[in-house]
Amino acid sequence: MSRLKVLFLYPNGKGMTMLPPGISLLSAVLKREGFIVDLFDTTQYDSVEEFEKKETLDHKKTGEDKMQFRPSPQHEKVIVKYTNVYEDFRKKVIDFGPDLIAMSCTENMFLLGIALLRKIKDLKVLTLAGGIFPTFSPKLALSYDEIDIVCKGEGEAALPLLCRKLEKNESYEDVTNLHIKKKNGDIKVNPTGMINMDMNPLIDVNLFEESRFYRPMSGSVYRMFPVETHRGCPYKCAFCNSPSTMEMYKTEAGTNYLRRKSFEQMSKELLFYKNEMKAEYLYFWADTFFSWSQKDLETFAEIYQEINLPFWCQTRPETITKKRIEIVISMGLDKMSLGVEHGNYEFRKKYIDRKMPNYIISDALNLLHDMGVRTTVNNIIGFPKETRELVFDTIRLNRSFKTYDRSVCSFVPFQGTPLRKLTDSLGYTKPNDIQGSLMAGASYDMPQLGRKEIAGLVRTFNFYCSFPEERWHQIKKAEEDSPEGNKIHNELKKEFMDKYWSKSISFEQAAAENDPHATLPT
Ligand code: B12
Repeated sequence: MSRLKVLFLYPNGKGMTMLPPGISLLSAVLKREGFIVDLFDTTQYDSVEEFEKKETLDHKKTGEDKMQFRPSPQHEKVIVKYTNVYEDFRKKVIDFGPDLIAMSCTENMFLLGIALLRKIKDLKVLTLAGGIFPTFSPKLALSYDEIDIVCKGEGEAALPLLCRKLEKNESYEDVTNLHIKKKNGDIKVNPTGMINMDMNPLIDVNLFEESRFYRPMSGSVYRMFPVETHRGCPYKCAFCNSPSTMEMYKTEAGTNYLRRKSFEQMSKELLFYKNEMKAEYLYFWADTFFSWSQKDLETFAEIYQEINLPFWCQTRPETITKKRIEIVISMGLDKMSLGVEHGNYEFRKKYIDRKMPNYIISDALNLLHDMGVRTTVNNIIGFPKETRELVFDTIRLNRSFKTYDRSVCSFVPFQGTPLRKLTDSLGYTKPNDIQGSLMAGASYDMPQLGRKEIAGLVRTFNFYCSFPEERWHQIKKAEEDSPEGNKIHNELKKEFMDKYWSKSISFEQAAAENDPHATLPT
C-alpha cells in the first residue's frame, strides 16, 4: 500500500532561526506510523521580505537595526535562498504530491501561509492549519478559502488519526481537536483533548536542513536545539497566549495544561541533542523555567550534569531566588530572559495582570547581576491606555537595575489574549484583524500615544535607559524619523554600541562606573 504523504508548511519570517518544536514533533509522530513527510520552510528565503513592504520579515536584520539584540556574524552554515519562494513552493507541491498540506503558524505567519497556499489552490490539496493562531481563531482561519481544517490545541493525537482516516478513506468528521469546514460552509467543531507528553517521540530534526540548526545568541551563533521541559504557565500576563491556553484546556477539556515531562523523557531528549546532534547550546523554551518545584529543579540539575552544555531559559522575576540561581549557574546557564514589560506598578497590575511590585523586579535583576548571570529583559511600549509618562516609568525602572541586554518592542494585540479583547472594545483593532511580528511597529494609533511616537520611543529606549539623564533632551531629538533625528540617532547608536556592546569594555570596568549594562565576561 502506498502511504499517505504530508507536506508541512512553515511560513516563517526570514532569519527567525529556531527549530519550531511543534512541527518537528508532529513530523516524528507521523513518521513513527510510517507516513511520508516533507517540509517547505520559508525561513531562509530572501523573497519573503517582498511579502509585506514593511520591514517586518527579516528578523535578524530588523532586530539588529532596532538594537533588539546584538549583531551576530552571518554564520558560514546559515544560507540564504534567492529563488522565488512562491515558485519553489508550487514546485515542491507538484514534485512531492502531498495528500495533505499541514501548516503550522503563529499569528504573524498566517497571511504569508495563505499567500503561498493561494498559489497552489488549483492543485486542490486538502489543507490543515495548526499552531497558536488557528487555535485561538479557528473560525477566522477557516474563513479563508485556502484552509479546510483547523487543529485547535495540541496536534500529536489529532494529526495521525486524521492521516489514518484519510488513508483508509474514512470520515474524519469526529476527530478530537479538529474544526472542519463542511461542503456547505458550516464548521464541525470537535472537543479539545490534551495529549500525554511522555508518549511523544524525539523531535524529527531530519525534517530540516542542517543550516537551520544554527541560531544567534548574544552576538555569537551556535548549533542550538529547543528543549521541552514543561507545557503551560502559572501566570496570567494579559498580552500572552499562554494563560489563554491554560484557560482553554480548563474549560474545554477539564484539564490542567501546566505539566512537566518525565525526567526519563527529558534525559533522552538531552542526550540525543548532545551526543547525536552535537549541540553546542540548548534553548529551554518553557514560558517560566522556574515554574517547577525546588526538588524537581534539583533533580533536573543532576540529570543535566552529564549534559553540561550552555543554555538559555526564561522565567518571571518573582521566581528568582539565590538558591535557584546557584543551581542553574552550576548547570552552565549562559543567559536568562526576564519580562519587565512595564515600569508602573498600578498600570502593570491593572492592564497587564502582572502584580509584582517594582522592587521584586529590580532586586531579582540586581541579584542575578551580582551572581554573574547574563540577563536580557523584555519591555513593551504602546499598551492600550498607556501614555508617554507611563513609558518613562518603564525607562526609570530599567535604570534601577543592571542587565546585560534590554529588548523593547511595540505592543501587539494577539488574538485570544485579554488585551486583544480590550483593544477591540476600544476600537483600536477589529475582531478579524491579523497582527504582524513584534518587530513590525505599533498596530494602532491612540489619541494620547500615536504609532510614530511609539516607534520613536522604541528606537531610543536603550539610550534612555543607559545614558545619563542630562542627555535625554538630545535623545528626544533622536526619536524623530527625520534627516536630523536620524543623524542624531546614528551617532547615539554608534556611541551606545561602542560603549555597551563592544567586547573591549570589561565587566569590572563597567561595574566600577556603575554602568547599567555592566558587561559580563563572555
Ligand atoms: C518556542 C517559541 C518560539 C520559537 C519557535 C516558534 C515556533 N513557531 O514554534 C521562536 C524563537 C522561533 C519564536 C518566535 C516567535 N514567537 Co514565539 N514562542 C515560543 C513559545 C515559548 C513556545 C512554542 C512552542 O514551541 N511550544 C511547544 C510546541 C510543542 O507547541 P506548539 O508550537 O504550540 O505546537 C503544538 C500545537 O500548537 C499544535 N500545532 C502546531 N502547529 C501545528 C500544525 C498542525 C498541522 C497541527 C495539526 C497542529 C499544530 O501541535 C503542536 C504539538 O502539540 C511560545 C509560548 C507557548 N508556550 O506556546 C511563544 C509564542 C508562540 N511566540 C509568540 C511570538 C509573538 C513570537 C514572535 C512573533 C516574536 C517576534 N520576534 O516577533 C516570533 C514568531 C515567529 C515564528 N515563526 O514563530 C507568541 C505567539 C502569539 C501569536 N498569537 O501569534 C507566543 C504564543 C508567546 C506569547 N507571548 O503569547 N517563538
